[in-house]
Amino acid sequence: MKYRILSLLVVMGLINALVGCKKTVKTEAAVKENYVELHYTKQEVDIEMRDGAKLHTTIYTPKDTSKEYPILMQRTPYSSRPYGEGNFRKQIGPNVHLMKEGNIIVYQDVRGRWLSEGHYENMRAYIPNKTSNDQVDESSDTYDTIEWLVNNVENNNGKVGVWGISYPGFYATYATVDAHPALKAASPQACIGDFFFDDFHHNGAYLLSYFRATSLFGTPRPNNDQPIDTAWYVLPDIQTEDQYQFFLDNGPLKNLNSFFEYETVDTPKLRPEGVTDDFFWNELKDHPNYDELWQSRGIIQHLKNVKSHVATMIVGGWFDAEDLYGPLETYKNIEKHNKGNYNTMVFGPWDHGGWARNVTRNAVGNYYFGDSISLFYQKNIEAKFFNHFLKGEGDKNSGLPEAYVFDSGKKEWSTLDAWPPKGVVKQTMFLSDNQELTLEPEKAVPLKFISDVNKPVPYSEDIKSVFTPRKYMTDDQRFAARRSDVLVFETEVLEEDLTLAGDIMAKLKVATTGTAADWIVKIIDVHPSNVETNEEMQDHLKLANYHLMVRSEVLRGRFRNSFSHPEPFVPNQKTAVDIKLQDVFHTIKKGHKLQVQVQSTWFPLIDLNPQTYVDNIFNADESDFKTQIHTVFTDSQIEFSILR
Ligand code: PG9
Repeated sequence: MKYRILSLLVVMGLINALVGCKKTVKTEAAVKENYVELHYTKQEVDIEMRDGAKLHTTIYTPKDTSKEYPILMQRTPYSSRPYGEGNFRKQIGPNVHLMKEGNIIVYQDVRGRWLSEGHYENMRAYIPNKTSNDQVDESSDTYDTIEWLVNNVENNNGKVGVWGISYPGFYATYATVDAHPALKAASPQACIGDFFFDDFHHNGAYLLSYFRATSLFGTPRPNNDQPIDTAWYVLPDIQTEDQYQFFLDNGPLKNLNSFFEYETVDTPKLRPEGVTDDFFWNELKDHPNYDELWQSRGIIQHLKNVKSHVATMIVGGWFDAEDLYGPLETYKNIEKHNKGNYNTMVFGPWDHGGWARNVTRNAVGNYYFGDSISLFYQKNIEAKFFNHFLKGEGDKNSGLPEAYVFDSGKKEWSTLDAWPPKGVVKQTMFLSDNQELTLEPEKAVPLKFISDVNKPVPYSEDIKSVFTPRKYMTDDQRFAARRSDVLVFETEVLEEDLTLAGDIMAKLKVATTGTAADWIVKIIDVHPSNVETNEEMQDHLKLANYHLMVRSEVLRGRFRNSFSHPEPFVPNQKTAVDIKLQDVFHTIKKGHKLQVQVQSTWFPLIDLNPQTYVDNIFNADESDFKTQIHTVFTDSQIEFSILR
């Protein structure tokens, strides 16, 4: 059977993995298993929204009623469970310090998820200038929820904060739009900004590695009276760890449709009234371009009028494979459009949600960055932010900087008064035909490689069947550098530190014998051959000559001029393809080398481009997939943001 019906517990495990709750270790952040039950009471209420839908809300209130507390809320599609009398979370709130200090902590199932009524919509579109109570979205649901909480929860001090990681981070961003006056602090973290640039797509390429996660947001809940403890989600079980071979053997994307047909979905599920196309897979495959469906659901566009009573702290991880566009664009757009607001950012050497983990050793995949970086953040940054704006603690401006950013090369924090940092200059480097990165342009020479659809470049050396891809973000890229279909360009050994701080723009000049191609650029910190391998690296990995991937990005070539209006390549015609790589803060240290890799497949992180133009790759046939010869010209250039 293609599906393994997953019990709630297994789904919980997946979701925990999603937001990164790893095994905790004995640290000051460790608490007794039943801390919450000993120090908090729990109530569950169904709060009525303006259109009558009731949203299931769990409220944890400190047992110490001698003082008032602010409300800290997370709205989530991942469930506000555990449900029922006497069932408590092991830890509540953004971090253990805020839990121990005492706050009213609220979790809410968003509309249409778990025990909340209504119909779920992925990244529900915001409705501006609402004129009636049946016009509802996540902004109005948050407003109505806060209104009810501040007027009905005992011992609250009238101030509300919201926080969330990933999808909950999206709802935290949404709370700042038409915000309730009691909302004083919002911390969207790894917050989804737009599903065409976060998670499921990168610049038009579909994240095939998200295949299993696809049904998490598309399988509609059974009808309302379905007891929640029965199976709801079905995750496609590809029955192998070897995702590379599975998807290569599977062939065109349309061969995956069978995983998402109601006839094969054997959950006790009724399609909600009036809902016809509710598998997220259908939305993905029927909307390959950045059309109204995706555009209407992006939240970044609605951050032009965030009220100044809402302080915002946007948090992200430099090595977050899932949501990097979202937090960076959320911070930058609030900063750009709301000049007087308190708006700050915190970016550290973390993967998705790494900052929330109670771990002393901070590493991403194979690469170790240091000890207690996330614990430092929780105590000295996150707790300070909420305590200042919700309890009035700390000096007049929270004492936190505009940008609390970790240099992943130097492995140290910096506190800056702007991001990107003031003093950043653009430094262009050119690809040369002897595989160098040079500061001076050279004669344009064509560098050719065979892009073989039967042997695409793997995105990692140890590809497993993941829920979402993560560890590859810091993988050693030597395996790729040694392939003939990966072009490699690198500097000499650096004689002084080179600090990359901000975005990177790859301005490629390319050609193909075909009419379609993807272009992938990777920025790599090549470690010296004599560097001592620290004890933190896994045994089989030596740091000597480690090719640390610092940043990577793909652009599906059809979208080079517009994400909404794709166009084919003209065979063998030299064509400009510009790829923006998300911000980094990384010093390539003296003795290291800066390397750039360029390739055209990245499998199965992203789906395979047929390399012949078809209107919709989700409908491509086997015969459309053709090996081509691609060319990168050496008047291609990479524009770095350098902090002198
Ligand atoms: N943004 C993450 C995600 C969304 C959808 C599917 C899989 C992952 C997250 O919410 O963790």
